[in-house]
This record gives sequence, C-alpha cells and structure tokens, in this order.
Amino acid sequence: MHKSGFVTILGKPNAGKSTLMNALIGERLSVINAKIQTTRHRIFGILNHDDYQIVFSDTPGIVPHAQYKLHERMMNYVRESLVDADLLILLHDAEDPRPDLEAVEKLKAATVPVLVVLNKVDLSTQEKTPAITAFWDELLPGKEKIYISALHKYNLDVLLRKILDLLPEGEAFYPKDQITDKTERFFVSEIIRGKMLSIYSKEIPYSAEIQVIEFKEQEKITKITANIITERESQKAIILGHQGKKIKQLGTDARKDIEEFIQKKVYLELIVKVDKDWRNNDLFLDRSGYV
Ligand SMILES: Nc1nc2c(ncn2[C@@H]2O[C@H](COP(=O)(O)OP(=O)(O)OP(=O)(O)O)[C@@H](O)[C@H]2O)c(=O)[nH]1
Ligand SMILES: [Mg+2]
Repeated sequence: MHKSGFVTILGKPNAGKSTLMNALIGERLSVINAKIQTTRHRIFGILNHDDYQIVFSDTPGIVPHAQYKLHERMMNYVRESLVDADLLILLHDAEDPRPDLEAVEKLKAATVPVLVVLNKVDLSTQEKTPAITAFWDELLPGKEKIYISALHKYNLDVLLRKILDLLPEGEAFYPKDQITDKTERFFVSEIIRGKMLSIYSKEIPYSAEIQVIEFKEQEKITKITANIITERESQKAIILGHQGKKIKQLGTDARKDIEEFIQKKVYLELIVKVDKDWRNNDLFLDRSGYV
C-alpha cells in the first residue's frame, strides 16, 4: 500500500510553519526567522519513503489585512493551498490565546481532515494542556489536537503517523528523489533574504526583494549575481551601510550559507537598486514570481 497526498501547513505569522516543514523534511528549505512574515511564497517540501510521498506546503503567515499588493499575493498562496490539500494542518503557538478566527471558520467548513497542531510546547507547561485542549475543542470541535515542538523535533513522529493514517492511497506525484518544487536560484535568493532579516532591522528587510540575475557554474566556483531591490534611496543607503560595511557583511554571511547549500565555492556579487513601491506594482510582482 502506497500513500500519497498534499498537506498544507497554515497558521499565523511566526507559528513555526517553516520550522515544522524543514524538520519534517530534514532539510533547510524554508527561511526561518523570529521576525514575522518571513515566508512570502508557497514552498513544497516533499517527504519521500518507499511506502509514501507527502507533499507539504509551507505557506505565508495569515495576515487578515493586506497592506500591500504583495500581501494580497501572499494570501492568494494560502487560499490556493487550501483548495488542493488532502489534509490541513493548523499550526498554532500553544500559548497564544488569539487564533485567526477567519482561518478557523474556513477550517470548520473544510471537506478534508484537519489537524490542530499546537507548537512550541517547550515554552509551555503540561498543566496548561487541558485548558488549551478545551479552548480548541470549542473552536474546532471534533478536530484532533497534537502537541509538538517543531524546534526541538518533539512529537513529530506522532504527527507523521497521524498524517499517514489520514492520507489517501495513491501513486507518488513527483519523482522520489525530488524534495521541492522550487529551483536552486529561488533558494539562493531566499538565503540572501533570510540573512537580510537577521542583519537589518525594522522595515528594511520587508522593503527588499532579491533577484538572482546570474548563476554561472564554473569548474571550481559558482558565480552568482543578485539584485537587492528596495523602495527608497534612504533604504538603499542603510542596506549599503557606512563605507559599505553592512552589505559586505550580508555578502559574506549569505555566501557561506549558499556554499553549504550548493556544496560548491561561490563568488557572490550583490547590487542594490531602487524600485519605488515595488510591493504595490503588479508587473514587478508578476516578474518576481508572485504568480
Ligand atoms: N521555542 C520554540 N520556538 C519555535 C518553535 N518552532 C518555531 N519556533 C521559532 O518561532 C520563530 C518563527 O518560526 P518560523 O518557522 O519562521 O515561523 P513561520 O510560521 O514560518 O513564520 P512566517 O513565515 O513569518 O509566517 C522562529 O524564531 C523559530 O525558531 C518551537 O517549537 N519552540
Ligand atoms: Mg515561514
């Protein structure tokens, strides 16, 4: 018997969706960061086994009020991943008493199985479990609750068994050696964006989009050039930093992770450009792959 299906991981920003998907796949696919709205795309993480193939979707955190067209596109990914799922996981911080009620209503009406997965139990205590369970029983009656820590990989085996129980039988959708739907270039741009979230504060990383414009594999080294698009000259100056120190740090940090990811030496060039209000520019968003 071979099981196969699509599992969508939904939840508020920072619930730990990307941490969970990476832990399940055993690879650093999605960017993880303590800042909210880290994930901007829908990213497949494919878990392959002789007896099953599970295609997990990591989605952007649900934000009720879209501020930019970029956010609208991000929420489209969430909607789309609700439609084609065989199983939905609502991932929620166990200690957070404010679920997104719109998402809860959608899940109530779901025609596929829903698991309420309560994350970050390492930050909680067991005495609180009955109250949390009661809270969710009322919100989403009849849906199973599983407590995990994605960060510490606690109870992920239980979660995986439960998922496999609920998935339909079927053939694999993707070749068994494939672990994602995204390209190497995409992950390179994500690594750079992830480093920006760590290095720069406030609005800066959110104002930026990365475009890999050159990816040349040579015998001993891979030459990568990426544009960092930001919205204003003032933001460009912050990204560069005094005497270019900040961008240098970004380049060094990102290069190390890219080298680890592609298992080759990398020469990385970063170019900062200004494109006013790209977050509201449909054409720019189309070209940047938010389709
Ligand atoms: N203590 C603890 N922290 C966790 C756990 N899982 C995730 N985190 C942390 O929560 C933060 C957010 O994790 P992400 O995986 O980026 O969350 P996300 O849901 O993908 O967030 P967005 O992409 O912004 O929607 C990071 O700092 C993680 O290290 C957990 O089980 N325990
Ligand atoms: Mg994420």
